[in-house]
Amino acid sequence: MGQKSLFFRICRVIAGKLAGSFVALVSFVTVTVWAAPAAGGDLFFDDFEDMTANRWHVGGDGTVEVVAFGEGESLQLTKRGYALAAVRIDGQFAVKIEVGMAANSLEKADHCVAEASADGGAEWMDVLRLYDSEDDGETWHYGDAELMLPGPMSTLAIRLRSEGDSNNDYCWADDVRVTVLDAISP
Ligand SMILES: [Ca+2]
Ligand SMILES: [Ca+2]
Ligand SMILES: [Ca+2]
Repeated sequence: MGQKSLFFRICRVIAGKLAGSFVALVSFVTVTVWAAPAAGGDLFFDDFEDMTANRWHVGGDGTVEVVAFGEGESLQLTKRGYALAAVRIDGQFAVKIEVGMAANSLEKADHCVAEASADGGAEWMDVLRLYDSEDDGETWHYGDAELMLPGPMSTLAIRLRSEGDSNNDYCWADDVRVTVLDAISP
């Protein structure tokens, strides 16, 4: 893999639409820069088995923490908590984002959302969205989405969030993976 092995923190402003209200998230995001990743390779993977969310910036009106849930550790988000990760990629790539989520106690407009942005958060695409009735507190649901990163230097942002209204709206996320579908040399 062509990882440059350098981790650094950048300050950036990610603006996103969150349930109709425009919010600006000023965040310090830990970013990995990848140079010329190979097709089929992982650009990002987190199964939270290290019991940390240290690759994510977490915030929002709710709790976000790694907990034992399901087969192992997962990221639990409540109410309106979110977790944001970013990967910077040198080149033009089609990527696939995959995630698993489970939910408990969703009602009406509550959702669990995994989404991705190729343009710094101006537009978000759903990778997975769970609704009331998909919230038995144990069943995992899986989603994926494909995005084109335009290059020459693109930032892929991944956001997990609980779009609920009370402390007992639970979302869990696990096995967040980004793979390169097609590498287009700059
Ligand atoms: Ca896990
Ligand atoms: Ca429900
Ligand atoms: Ca609720």
